[in-house]
Amino acid sequence: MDPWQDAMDHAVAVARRAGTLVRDAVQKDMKVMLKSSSVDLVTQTDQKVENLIIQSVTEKFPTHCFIGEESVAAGEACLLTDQPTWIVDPVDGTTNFVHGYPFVAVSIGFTVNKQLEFGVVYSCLEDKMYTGRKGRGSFCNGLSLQVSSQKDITQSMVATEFGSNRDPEVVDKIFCSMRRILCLPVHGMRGAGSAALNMCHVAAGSVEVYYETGIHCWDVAAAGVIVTEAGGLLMDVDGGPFDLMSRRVVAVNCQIIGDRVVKQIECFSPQRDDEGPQHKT
Ligand code: LIP
Repeated sequence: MDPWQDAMDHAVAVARRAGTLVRDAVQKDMKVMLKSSSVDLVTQTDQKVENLIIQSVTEKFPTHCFIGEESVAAGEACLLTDQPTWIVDPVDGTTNFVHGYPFVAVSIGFTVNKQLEFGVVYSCLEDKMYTGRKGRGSFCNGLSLQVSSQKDITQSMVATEFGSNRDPEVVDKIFCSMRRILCLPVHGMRGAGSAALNMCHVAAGSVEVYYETGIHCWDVAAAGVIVTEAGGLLMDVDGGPFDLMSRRVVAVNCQIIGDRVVKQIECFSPQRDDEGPQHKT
């Protein structure tokens, strides 16, 4: 008997409801607000969907904790404890949502004792429900997922993003890493505009690797389980162990390609998710 089956079923059901809300609002909800920079966007739909998820989960699991993108933006703590914790990105790919670019996901991860237990990523506009449960595999619309078997980086497709930091020094590092990777050479580079969906694409075998610095725990928690349960690995961009709060991720089909890619990445360290202003005393 799986102790978290009920919670996972609830996550799938609420992600579907949330996805309907997102789908109905796409290209209609144009009240765009800003967060950390003029390119870090948020809409009323992000807030509405997060409230819907938190309310629905709280009714069923009143003792569980939350880390939600919009709650943290509103000043709540982003602290991972041993308690059962739902890590929620109501709209992953908000910029896509605003522009009607078709990769937008509701992302719900779940941890116990700080370990990822399950992840649900619903690609609302494609109607694709990705799920991963520790020890039980990952699926898209019920079909089992498996990472690519490719071992040669020069035969691979690599996904990354530009993020929302436009500091020229950071942008130079991003381009430097991309240039090195492109010139290995690789078959191509892509970016869906949603960290969660880039990772689901690794799990599905359509790209071999996705890396990014600047993401948050709510962008990668759910998809992290989906990648590992599809046979992939999570690493830090320096090749070390993945740390959910570090804002750095490499999701890859195999160690050989992971090791090759991290050698090309210019590392930098944004402020950790668990070291935001609300954690300073
Ligand atoms: C976004 C990611 C995107 C990444 C941005 C941001 P949001 O999430 O999914 O891939 O490049 O840095 O984190 O803000 O749309 O939830």
